[in-house]
Amino acid sequence: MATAPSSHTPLPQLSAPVAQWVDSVAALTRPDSIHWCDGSTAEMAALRDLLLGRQELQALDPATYPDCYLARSHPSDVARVEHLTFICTPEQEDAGPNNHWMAPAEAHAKMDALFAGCMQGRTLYVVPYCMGPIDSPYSRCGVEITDSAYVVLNMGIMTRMGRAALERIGREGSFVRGLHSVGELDPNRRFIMHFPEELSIKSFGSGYGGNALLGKKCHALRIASYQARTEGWLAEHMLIVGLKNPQGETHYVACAFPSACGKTNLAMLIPPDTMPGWEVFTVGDDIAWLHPGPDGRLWAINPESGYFGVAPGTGPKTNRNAYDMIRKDTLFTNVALTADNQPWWEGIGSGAPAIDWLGRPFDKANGPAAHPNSRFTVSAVHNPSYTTEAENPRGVPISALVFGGRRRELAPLVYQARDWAHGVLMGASVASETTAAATGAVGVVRRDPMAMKPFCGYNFADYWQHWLNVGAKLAHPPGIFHVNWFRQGADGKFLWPGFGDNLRVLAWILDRCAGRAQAQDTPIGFLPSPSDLDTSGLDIDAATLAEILSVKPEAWRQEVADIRSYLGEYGARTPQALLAEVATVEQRLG
Ligand code: OXD
Ligand code: MN
Repeated sequence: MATAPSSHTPLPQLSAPVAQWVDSVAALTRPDSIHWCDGSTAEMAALRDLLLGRQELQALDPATYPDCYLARSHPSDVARVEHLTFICTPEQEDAGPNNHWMAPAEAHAKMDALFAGCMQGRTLYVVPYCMGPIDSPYSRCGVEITDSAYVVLNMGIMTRMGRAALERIGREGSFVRGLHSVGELDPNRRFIMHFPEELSIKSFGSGYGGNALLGKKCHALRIASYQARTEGWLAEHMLIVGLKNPQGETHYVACAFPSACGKTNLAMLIPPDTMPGWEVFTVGDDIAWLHPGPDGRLWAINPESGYFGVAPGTGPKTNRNAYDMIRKDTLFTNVALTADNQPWWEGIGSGAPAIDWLGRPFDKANGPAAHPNSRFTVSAVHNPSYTTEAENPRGVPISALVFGGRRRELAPLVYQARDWAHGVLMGASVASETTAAATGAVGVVRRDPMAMKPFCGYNFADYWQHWLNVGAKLAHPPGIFHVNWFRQGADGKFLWPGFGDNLRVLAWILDRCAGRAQAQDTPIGFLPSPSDLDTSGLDIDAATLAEILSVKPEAWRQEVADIRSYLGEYGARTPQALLAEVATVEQRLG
């Protein structure tokens, strides 16, 4: 019988396949030294000191921000690069129109040429990690090889990183291989390649989070979505939040919104004063792995153990929990600084910038002080609304799935799908204005099915079919809803207050799931009447509420025509069941 490895076993001996892979990568990249990460506190402190010594990290004011640090990225390397991100499957059709594609042999050749000798003069870090609680059957492990100590520090916060992960890999034998080098940070030599069939990733030329922390978007969404399809589960761009009502019942909701549309805020929401007795627990703010359970319900784990959140807009009024949680042990990237060395960003609500994100004296003529996609990396346990359910190996049962986008017009505040298949259409139809989380124009409406446009590791048509298949396995599927917090009036002002008041909408959603709330049956789904929502103490006039809870048939006929044409881009692979749902909505709209 195999015995559990002792904690004194040298790391490379815990997994021969990892050691062999490290040897082959070292032969290609030729580092000066190899460091196997054990994930210990002492190791993290030593890496921080190394970066402080190289002035790649700066300590912030220890009195107000103890153990907090600032990193500045290369100015050309501040966001995910969707145009340089590829899915490399043997058949282009399997990557689908939703992905950039390259043939695996060509992609390997291109990347290996970039990696050849790239770590000379550098240390190669071996970063074993586990996505999900270390003892959960739903978790999956990976190893990232990187030449960036900044990446190691971030992976140490965002994942269960180190010896325990490597021990699990040793027992299981399989792991996702992620090879990363910052290269020369040259945008012309920057690629993020995924090989889903090989469970591997190669990322070169960027040190930015989503491109470089390979456990996050690359593994936990692109590779995992592919793996999930073959194994019968779903890897989704969703927060997971627990809501305890005044009667003491807790329900969990998973919500998919595109990047920088408020997932972190919703995951840590603070109930408005007029809703006493409600409590909110954060399980995750970005990614959910959803499994059909033996009881016919859908169960969720958060594969991450920290938050890589957008700093701008985080303030005591918008997200008090996040604001408090990033006062210690936090790594900031590309924020501005006050004169007394505290971090600063637009929306923080106090202080003034003295130094901008590029390290220059602040001058408003140069634009925002903090980069709009500046970030904080912090452990989930520092969140005041953290729940130990995030460590539950079984996950949490999901009562409702919620899709949403950032749309000035059209989409009502909330509506409910008639059933699972209609819900899949609702998810497939998500559209949203683009944000600063990715390079490119901001504010352009694009289809972002299930908020997975940048993250689905295979053809969307097959993915929608997979969603339909998963639903068929659920005897007690969660209700599916769509929300839009971002409706604007003609004057450009938001019509719904958002933030904590979004709990009013979630409360209606949970009451619908429990069969307790009323709704009107409309062509696009079930909508609350204004009187069905708890608006006590809310400063919103009747006309505005009616406006955001209405369906305009003419505008919706155009929207549905647009959805039909979007689904048509996926040709014969688009599931017939989804097209049948489109036909039903068309018929209901008349
Ligand atoms: C993120 C993103 O960083 O979606 O979570 O870009
Ligand atoms: Mn995200």
